[in-house]
Amino acid sequence: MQMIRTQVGIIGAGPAGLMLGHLLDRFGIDSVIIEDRSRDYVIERVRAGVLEQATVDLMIATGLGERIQREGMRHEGVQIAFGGRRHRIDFPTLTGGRTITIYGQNEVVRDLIDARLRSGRPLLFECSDVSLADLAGPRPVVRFVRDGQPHTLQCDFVAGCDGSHGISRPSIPLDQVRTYERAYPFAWLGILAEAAPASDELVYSLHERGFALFSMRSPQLTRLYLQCAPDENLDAWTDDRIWSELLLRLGTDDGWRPNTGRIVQKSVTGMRSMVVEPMRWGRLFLAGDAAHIVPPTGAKGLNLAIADVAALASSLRSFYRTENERSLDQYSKDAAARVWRAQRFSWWMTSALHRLDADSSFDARRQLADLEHLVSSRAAMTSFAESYVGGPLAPVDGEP
Ligand code: RFL
Ligand code: PHB
Repeated sequence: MQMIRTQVGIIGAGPAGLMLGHLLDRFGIDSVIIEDRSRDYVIERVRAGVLEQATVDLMIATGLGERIQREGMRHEGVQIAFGGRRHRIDFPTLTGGRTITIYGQNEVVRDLIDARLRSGRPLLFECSDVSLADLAGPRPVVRFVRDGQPHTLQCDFVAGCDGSHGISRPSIPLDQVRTYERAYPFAWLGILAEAAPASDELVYSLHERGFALFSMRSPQLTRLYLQCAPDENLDAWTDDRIWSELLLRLGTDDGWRPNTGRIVQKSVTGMRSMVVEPMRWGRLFLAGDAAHIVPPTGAKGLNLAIADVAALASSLRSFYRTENERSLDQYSKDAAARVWRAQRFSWWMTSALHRLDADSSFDARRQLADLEHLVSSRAAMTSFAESYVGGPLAPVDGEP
């Protein structure tokens, strides 16, 4: 049995766990990151693409700016398509200069792993049988097996950053937290295609056959999604069928349509909303998808994960400086307030842009009126733009 001692045990090497480790390192706080998958698996997972201004600012301010400033695609607006027309929402004019950046989640993860390796602090991949104990007391423990050997990690705190299927959330007794949930009766079929993006900006489209989204990853790669059934069988979707559905739902009367190309990745993602409160039990803190899930329509999940750990790192730094627990108590309240703002926006975007089988002709017309209002009222566009580009994060600069 190997015994390790650290200040903060971090479960999960997704964006939340890796960014938390990175920020703590800058504050001179020791951590060990424990991940059950391999390094290649973690890097190659295709997921988010839209980074809020504050996420990008944080990366740059903490020494992770080199590649994102070179390769990230800065966008000053998004387009909303319905009734055969595209309407643009301009971010800088509506938000005092804020923008978003397209940079794949796997690139963020790659940059964070590189930074972790440079820091020399432990990042342990392929750990199995991870479990948590003594969370209510002052010395929580993480147990896991690596290379066939049992390990025990003794910590001051544990950060559960292990996503929606991790072990951290289920380690909290059911009567200590409240879970709020909502499932949606549809999913997204997503593809990555070797095709130059046909627009400089994302296009969110509501079509009578359902939602579709045009996005991108690089000047050579287009990322596209279309609304499908939650139990959709991917085998029933040939490449030709995917393209004809995407072109139908995204094409507009001015002749615009996405470029087509070889499909290099396909997947179906379910849609749900979930929040656990409080995001702390004893010495366990939850952050990122371990504490909340948003439907991807608002592009908020990764950004919320980063916002959580910026707040958590700042709370832990205050605790180690002052030995006062007040900052730790504040973490869940502040994080949950942001989470609920993002839940509201993600729910609204999802409802505004997806069709339900049960929708009546009234529902369909009301949905168009909602979008018409969005693109014709400066107040509505301002509210949308503020939510989409996101707010500021907890301060993480200054001397440790
Ligand atoms: P992650 O990324 O799921 O990482 C959790 C990590 O924990 C590991 N793990 C364990 N490790 C040790 N022991 C255990 N028992 C463990 N169990 C699990 C996992 O292997 C994993 O490495 O959670 P994190 O860090 O909270 O990050 C959250 C984001 O990944 C997620 O919110 C976003 O991907 C959501 N999302 C989007 N977010 C955005 O901000 N903008 C977007 O444009 C956007 N688009 C998307 C998305 C998610 C999507 N899918 C596939 C769900 C588009 C899609 C299609
Ligand atoms: C993506 O590029 O993967 C993407 C963009 C916007 C979203 C969700 C996902 O709302």
